[in-house]
Amino acid sequence: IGSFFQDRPVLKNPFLEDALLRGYLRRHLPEEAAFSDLCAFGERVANEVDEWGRECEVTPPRLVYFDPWGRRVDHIVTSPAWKRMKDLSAQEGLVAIGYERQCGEWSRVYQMSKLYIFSPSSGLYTCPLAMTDGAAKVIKSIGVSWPVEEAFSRLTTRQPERFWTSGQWMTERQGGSDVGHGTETVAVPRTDGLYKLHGFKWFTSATDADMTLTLARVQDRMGATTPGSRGLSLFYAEVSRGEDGRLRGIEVQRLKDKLGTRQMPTAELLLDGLPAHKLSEEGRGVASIANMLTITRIHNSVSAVAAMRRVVQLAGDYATRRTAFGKLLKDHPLHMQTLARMEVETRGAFLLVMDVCRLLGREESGMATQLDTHLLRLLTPVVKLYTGKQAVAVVSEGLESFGGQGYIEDTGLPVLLRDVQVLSIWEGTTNVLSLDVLRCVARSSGMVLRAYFTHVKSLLASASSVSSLAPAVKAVDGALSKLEEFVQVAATRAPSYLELAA
Ligand code: MFK
Ligand code: FAD
Repeated sequence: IGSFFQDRPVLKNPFLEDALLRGYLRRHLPEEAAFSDLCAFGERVANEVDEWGRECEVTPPRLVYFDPWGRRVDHIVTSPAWKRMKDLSAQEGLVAIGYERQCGEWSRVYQMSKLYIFSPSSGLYTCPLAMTDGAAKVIKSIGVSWPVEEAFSRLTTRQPERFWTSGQWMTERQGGSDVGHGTETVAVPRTDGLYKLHGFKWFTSATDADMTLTLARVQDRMGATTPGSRGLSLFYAEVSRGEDGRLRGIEVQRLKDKLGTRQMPTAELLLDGLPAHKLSEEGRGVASIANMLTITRIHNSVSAVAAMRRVVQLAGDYATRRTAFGKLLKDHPLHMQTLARMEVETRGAFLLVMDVCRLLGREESGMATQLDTHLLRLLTPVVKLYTGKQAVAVVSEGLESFGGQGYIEDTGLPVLLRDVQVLSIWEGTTNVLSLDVLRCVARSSGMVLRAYFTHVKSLLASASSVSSLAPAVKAVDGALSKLEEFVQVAATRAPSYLELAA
């Protein structure tokens, strides 16, 4: 049988192992408390939480339609580890930190750093957290008053027994990208000011949520609705059960059988009179849910770079344990070149993502200049679409660096690849986000692109004071005039590019 057994790659404290993250935070985060919190959390992730994440993967959710006596119950059974993730998320303030603003304008960077450490070990619990954060943001931007004040306090609490997660039910059979034309769900007004929703939501993730935000068309007295995006309004609904034990106004049709994200339930839901409150003005549904899209797209980007970082960390560790052709992998220049390329991609992605988190924090704490606001609007879709693609390439390369073991299920490595494949699909596909970029360029008459140009110029100016960066600055500086030219042309042509794509 042989006596050799390969040592496995070991996950060490992902905060302490990440020199780039620590260096970035040391430069920017004023709070020592935040720093030690991240360090302690990193320890917990490596020694405790990572195993729960694995448990979520090997014990996927299942749907129980009926109780033993034949009554319809639609019970989504999740693993004990998935439930522990919910409590942990509240205790660790994974949503709360963004709203407590303990670190002022850097609070989002602090929160997202914590999620970045957590994400690859979270058993995809970062998905409900992203939507929960997005829902809290929408409620806050609309105004935290009845009926959503209680919901807001539950979404942002640190008390596990009060903590709620939210869903984001947008996609229907006809359209996930084009929800404006694809949404058939109608909202029938009741005499008490509430509405009843009737329709079919085709993808609803982390469906064990306590509440949701969703889109529907308000019916007038004749039963007519307004077509297109202008007919959509934003609704808030709680997911609850009646005295008979059945879900109020919801039937879970089935759980999706997915390539990845298997740790969490993604359901098809029949809304059959779901009681709901209208949150937006009539016809302002898409514009009102846009804040949620901004937040979830930033979470998506954090998850993408976190997956890259995790595979790079594990591959680096493995290179110190695996021998080939008489020496450790770390002593093979070609192997190390491959890992170095992955490292460079990961670093670039990290810095871009953190810059977007920084801009979000500035906007939310009232510190944003107009330039910051333009940059946030432009870079959110850009960073989401770019890192979604990068993550698939880097994680795929990462699996190869373990040789055959990278393909073996119970090493816990293949799940990394399965789970990044979705990052370019949900929350807006790559092409849909490209069009979003064009739209925001066109609608701002090119202002967002000019803001980007100004930003690049100021980054270059600050880099030029560092002597070791001088050759790189000189090289990029040469390309600056081309960038300016591109900005002018793209800003003018964006409307016609949009027409071409339509
Ligand atoms: C680990 C991380 C996990 C993350 C969570 C994952 C779980 C959830 C998974 C999901 O996938 S949830 C569903 C996500 N669905 C999408 O992302 C939809 C993708 N499609 C789009 O984004 C389309 O571009 C869009 C639906 C927005 C197009 O709709 P419209 O109505 O044709 O858009 P239009 O006319 O451009 O914009 C309507 C209004 O919204 C405008 O405001 P005004 O009326 O005031 O001018 C726009 O400015 C505003 N708007 C649209 N996109 C915006 C935006 N505002 C800010 N930011 C944006 N991105
Ligand atoms: P389509 O819109 O039909 O797109 C098909 C293709 O056409 C794509 O490649 C797209 O890029 C392209 N395309 C579409 N329009 C254009 C255009 N104008 N120009 C160029 N190309 C275009 N949705 C929710 O609402 N809530 C959830 O919780 C949720 N969870 C999900 C979980 C998983 C695991 C997955 C896979 C999806 C989930 N979704 C959820 C749905 C997801 O948001 C949609 O699948 C996504 O937005 C794409 O919509 P679609 O599937 O209708 O594809």
